[in-house]
Amino acid sequence: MSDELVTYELDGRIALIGLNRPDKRNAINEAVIDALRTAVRRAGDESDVAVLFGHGRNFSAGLDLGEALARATQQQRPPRKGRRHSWHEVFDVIARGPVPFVAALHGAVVGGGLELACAAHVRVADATAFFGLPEGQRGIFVGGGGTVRIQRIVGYTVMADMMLTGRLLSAAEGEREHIVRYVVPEGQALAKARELAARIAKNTHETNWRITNVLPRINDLSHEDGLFMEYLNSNLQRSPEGAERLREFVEGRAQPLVPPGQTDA
Ligand code: 1HE
Repeated sequence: MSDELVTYELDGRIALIGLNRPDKRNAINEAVIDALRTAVRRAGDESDVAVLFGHGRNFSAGLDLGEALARATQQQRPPRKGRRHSWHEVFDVIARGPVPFVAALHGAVVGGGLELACAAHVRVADATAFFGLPEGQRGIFVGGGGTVRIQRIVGYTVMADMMLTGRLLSAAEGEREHIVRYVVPEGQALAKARELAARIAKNTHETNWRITNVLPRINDLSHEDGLFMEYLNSNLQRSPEGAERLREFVEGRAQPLVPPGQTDA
């Protein structure tokens, strides 16, 4: 296996980005963040959709606690790469960058690993996945955007319970709390994520970009401003590619919608 901290592969129009520190359960240190930044930017430049996964038996054990201890005891200085927290910067390129992300989750998806997963737009878990926010037990606080992203996904009640009690959620509980949209048998999360990515890649860039960039911003707005923003993005903006998709349907050339339980023709 590659000795890079984050692997990158382009499969057609799909970028595959793998956290690759399995001996440390894919714990995230500053070097991992740097490698992730490079991979995510590259995916934005050359793919239509990206899949994020973890090598080994876990997605990610979150913040590298060894590095955190070294910083807390002034053995190691924090990076001075800008005025923005590096995790926020990189996770925002995932959440609000040029391409949609699908996260394939298995094993531990905890702390900063859950924060990273929640920056993706669609999440798939296999049956081994478990979700937790053990920051309370570690004497620290979430710092990878979780207060905003995870709280918006699961709500205060669930997040406060996870943080205060350290309760771990199973894959099924994660689905119930909207952390994931799909639960698949053990070992199948990556295959399912790739299948979903291939579907997403068939949409127009324009629409995918609005789903990943406009929709979450509208969620942050008032009712009135949200409707105005929606108007700006629907009625006033129709790309030639979008018009072609409309023509395909009107002329009977579009792929039919497939109701649940039926298979693609
Ligand atoms: C680590 C880390 C880590 C494992 N930082 N080194 N995250 C946590 O509180 C989760 C901490 N990790 C665990 O609870 C467990 O490791 C797991 C449940 C994820 C996996 O258990 P297991 O039995 O498979 O592995 P292990 O034997 O505990 O760990 C294997 C090695 O990975 C071991 O190192 P080794 O050199 O002794 O082999 C561990 O020390 C190492 N390891 N997890 C550093 N997290 C931006 S704010 C976000 C705040 C947070 O993310 S808080 C949550 C932190």
